[in-house]
Amino acid sequence: MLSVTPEKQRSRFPEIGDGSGLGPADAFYREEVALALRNRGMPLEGLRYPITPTGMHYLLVHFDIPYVEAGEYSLEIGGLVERPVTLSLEDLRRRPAVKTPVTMECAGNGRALLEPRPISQPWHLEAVGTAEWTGTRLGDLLLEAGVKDEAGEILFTGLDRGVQSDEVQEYQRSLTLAEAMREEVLLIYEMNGQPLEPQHGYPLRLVVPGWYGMTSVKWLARIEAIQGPFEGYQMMGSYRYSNNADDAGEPVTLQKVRSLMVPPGIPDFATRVRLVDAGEVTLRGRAWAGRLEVVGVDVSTDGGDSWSPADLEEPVGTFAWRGWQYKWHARPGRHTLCVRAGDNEGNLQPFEQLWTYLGMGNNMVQRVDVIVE
Ligand SMILES: Nc1nc2c(c(=O)[nH]1)N[C@H]1C(S)=C(S)[C@@H](COP(=O)(O)O)O[C@H]1N2
Ligand SMILES: [Mo]
Repeated sequence: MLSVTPEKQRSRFPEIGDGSGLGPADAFYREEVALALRNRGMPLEGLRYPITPTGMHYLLVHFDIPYVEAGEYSLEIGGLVERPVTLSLEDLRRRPAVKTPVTMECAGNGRALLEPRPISQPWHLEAVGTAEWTGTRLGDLLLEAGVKDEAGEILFTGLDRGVQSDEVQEYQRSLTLAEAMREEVLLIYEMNGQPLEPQHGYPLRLVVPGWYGMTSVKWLARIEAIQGPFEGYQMMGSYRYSNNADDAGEPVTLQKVRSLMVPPGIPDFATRVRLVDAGEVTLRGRAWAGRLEVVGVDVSTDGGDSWSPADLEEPVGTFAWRGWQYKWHARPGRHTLCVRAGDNEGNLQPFEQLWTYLGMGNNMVQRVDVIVE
């Protein structure tokens, strides 16, 4: 049963706008701008790098970035386990290490393009990045701790606390035991070969490849085996595909297929409309599908009326994006460029927006307006 009542869901951002949770199409509230200033996106020209430089990787922090003194950190693994354990960062670093590239994306990516617009972190399309993460397998630690038969879930708690929907909370998310045991699920202490930066979860975070970013809990304080299902705010009150304030909806889980392009040419400072030289232009970008595979990328140079296949590069990793390119003969005039990807289960990015009340998983095709001269 829901532990977050519809009442609480309704008042998600009662203090912003008219209280409906929705904002006007072309104006953003001051609070949303403040969120956007704290939570940067990856500039789309960053799609050129197979591994996103750390300072260009997107960032999302619900509350404050906790301050952790080096040397004073420890991780607790407990709850329904035979052998609870407390581990220092050094203990974790001494364990077998795995280094792997993972494309992480916020479930709210594409939210600010929706009409009507859900009020929250106002992502356009830049809430994505691919880092090389180094850490150790969670599953092995859980095996050593001996998860008891009655445990159905693993609960992850961050060091950060705050208020959301009138509820004082720690940032907490759970995974089913089966998901937590998957071999790609890692406890991470390095990003791109360096200790995690404070904003990305120093000293230790979870990374769950294939899932939207909210699952990859940062600043891990403790990991507990619980009976479950865990019904905290970040599971029941947010990260739901709901149709309105009273609809609990389905949980947001795995990443959906998406492709993006590096906007070609040069931008207009204010509008970001692109100016492109006439002639042959190579359009480039990257596409990903979480746990699935990208099997095709199509480009349209006429606003989605007609589509042609792009050339694909090898994926950067099993859970990381793959590059694509497409040669376009650009003729003078105004054009709308679009890109869409499809995965190996037959899912194709929709041309129309995927509207949900919290603006989750809107993987509609990107549109880039260009003027060719
Ligand atoms: N403890 C904690 N973990 C968290 C968050 C948070 O606010 N607190 N934000 C989540 C969300 S919504 C996303 S999209 C990713 C973003 O990870 P990044 O900032 O390293 O890109 O972290 C997730 N882990
Ligand atoms: Mo997110």
